[in-house]
Amino acid sequence: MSDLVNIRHDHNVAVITIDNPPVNAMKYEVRVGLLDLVSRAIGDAAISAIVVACAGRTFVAGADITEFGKPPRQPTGIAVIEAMEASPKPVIAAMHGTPLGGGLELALGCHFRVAAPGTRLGLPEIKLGIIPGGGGTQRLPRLVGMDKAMAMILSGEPIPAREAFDAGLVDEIIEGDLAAGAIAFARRVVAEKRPLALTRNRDEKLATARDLAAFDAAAANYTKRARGQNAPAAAVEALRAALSLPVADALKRERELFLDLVAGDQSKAQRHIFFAEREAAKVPDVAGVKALDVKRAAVIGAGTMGGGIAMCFANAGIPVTVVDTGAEALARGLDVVTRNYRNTAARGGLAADEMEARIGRIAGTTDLAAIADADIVIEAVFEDMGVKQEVFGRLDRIVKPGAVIASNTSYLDIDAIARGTARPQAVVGMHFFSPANVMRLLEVVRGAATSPETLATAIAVGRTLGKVPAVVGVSHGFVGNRMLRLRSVEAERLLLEGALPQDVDGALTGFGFPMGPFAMADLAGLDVGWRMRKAQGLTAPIADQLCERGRYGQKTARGFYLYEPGARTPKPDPEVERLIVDTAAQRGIARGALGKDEIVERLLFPMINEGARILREGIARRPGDIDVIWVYGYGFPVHRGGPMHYADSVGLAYIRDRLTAFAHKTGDDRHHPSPLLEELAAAGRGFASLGE
Ligand code: T1G
Repeated sequence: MSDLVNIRHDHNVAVITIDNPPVNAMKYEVRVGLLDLVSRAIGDAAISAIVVACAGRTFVAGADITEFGKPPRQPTGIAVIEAMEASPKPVIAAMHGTPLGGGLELALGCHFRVAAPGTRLGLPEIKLGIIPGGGGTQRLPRLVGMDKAMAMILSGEPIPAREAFDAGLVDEIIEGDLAAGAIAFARRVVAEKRPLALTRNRDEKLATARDLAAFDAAAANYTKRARGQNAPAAAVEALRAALSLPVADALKRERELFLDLVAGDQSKAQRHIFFAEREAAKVPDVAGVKALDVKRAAVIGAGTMGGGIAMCFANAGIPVTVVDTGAEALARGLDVVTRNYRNTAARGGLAADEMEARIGRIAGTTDLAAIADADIVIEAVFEDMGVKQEVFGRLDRIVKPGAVIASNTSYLDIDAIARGTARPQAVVGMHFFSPANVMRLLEVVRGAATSPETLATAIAVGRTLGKVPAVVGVSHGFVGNRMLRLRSVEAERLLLEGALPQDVDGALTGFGFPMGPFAMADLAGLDVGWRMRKAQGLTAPIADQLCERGRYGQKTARGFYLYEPGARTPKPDPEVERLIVDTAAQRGIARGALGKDEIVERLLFPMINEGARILREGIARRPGDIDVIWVYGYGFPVHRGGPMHYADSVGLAYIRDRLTAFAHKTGDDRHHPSPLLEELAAAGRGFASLGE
């Protein structure tokens, strides 16, 4: 018996309720309790039907991820699901919140499924580097058809209740009291003697999908974007088995694929990111501190970042005012925002009424006084300290007391910016990533004077905007850009030593990044980096020369690569190769062959070393914070778990020795193994051991 599952009788209906906060994960004790009470209800003559429901904020949100990698304990989730499916009495799942993974699979094992209107149903296992392992790849397509099942399982994205109802996944949407509605539904099933169709035996939706060539073509659209992840191909194989094997064999194949993936490094890495993402916003002295209730927002600067940040607030339902000094710049900025929304709607990504509502939440003004009543103000003006301090000084005089004043600077000193005000405790860094309405990461920069309330508010706002907040300290470039700087320097160095842009980019995309440093620089605009380097007295041998020649990347159709007019596909340019060869010769650098692995090590190990310095300085609290920043802000492949997790998988002693060799080769002090890396390597420990 388990106290995480209870049962009550409503006349001839047994209501079994799981109560395992916060998300009713299907841990061992829940499985024991569930199997016990279902068996009892089946054996109870007074009972004609069984309703399975959950207390708290959600129906079962999956298997308990913390149990992965530990010895399996019986009963398994499959045993519980099969017991329900085999019940001679109707079993109805009453769902609310987010029935996900093993939770939805539990419901798929029931004979009927009802849901509250706001329910979001999905099989997100692929985001953990696994596939559904409780029959989801076999039962879901039998209910919703192969196309929808493939989309749900390969994307891992949930669908809303209405869509689930239309697809046949949910039998009824219950307005009002879910339990009462589910019991009434159960009674109707009994009264109407409705046949108990076992989902696993339903074939009507698969009969029309047995064209394996068409299946393979559709599946290829998903697997071609896998970038080295194993789970997508495994999911496709399991789904294909639903079309080609008897269900019992297909279920067996699904389980084999699942067990193989869950024991693999990729899933370990993705589970690390799952929990690190939830840890990254946790700051001991902010726990329990009440965040400000943000009803109105303002953004200073109508440029690319300002417009994207304003969209985040509008998307989250918060009215926002964009301020720009020039009416023309303001109009241009708001026009870009409107066009973005119209394009999304035109692609079917947004309903027309919701589009209008979001556009309607964004106002513009050239009068700073107009935002005096904002609860939070985010400054996104030109990256110049003088300009920032001037703006913060004016905001300090205008904005109401108690409001949060944040800077979107991507590297400047938040403490210096705060000194431009009389309320440094209300100042915080909120570093969005471009495009701000798309990128999920938010680096929340805690200044020396930032109050716990201000920090709690910045974190809460980040979550409300659908971002992954990661709290960091003040340092030049904070965490992400500070580490990126080392990778950029190394990328240029590799060009002089023998690589070409396509070699360096190819090595990193082969590693799993969506894009390499040079294609990324061309996309962002080489002039942006050039201006920043000049402002900081830094150089980049090749990029500087390209900029001097007016080659700013995609926007000029020439950068490190050539681009056909209007196209984004980078093409190698012999002129760039000549420039690299000549520059190396002028600097007396002998160029030679560089292998993919060496290129990857040269790009990643110095930034990992910098990550160790950042940890030692306390600019990042946990190695997992750095991993979350790189996965959500810089495209580090999630199935490698971020730079610090990856470093542990390679071994710190090996990285120390390679860095020592790099330092010898390049003479670059930053290559010398940092003290923390040295200590951990010498002790045979990894970064993960720091939390222990
Ligand atoms: N197992 C263990 N802990 C979990 C958990 C889970 N499945 N889901 C959430 N938590 C913890 C989380 O770490 C956090 O802890 C707290 O609950 C609140 O979560 C066989 C094998 C449900 C949408 O992938 O997507 O089933 O930080 O902060 O923002 O095929 O949690 O408070 O200590 O995220 O409201 C499939 C994972 C598993 C869903 C709620 N299921 N969870 O979001 O809260 S694999 C998933 C989520 C599987 C089967 C396979 C979200 C949520 P702490 P939170 P939230």
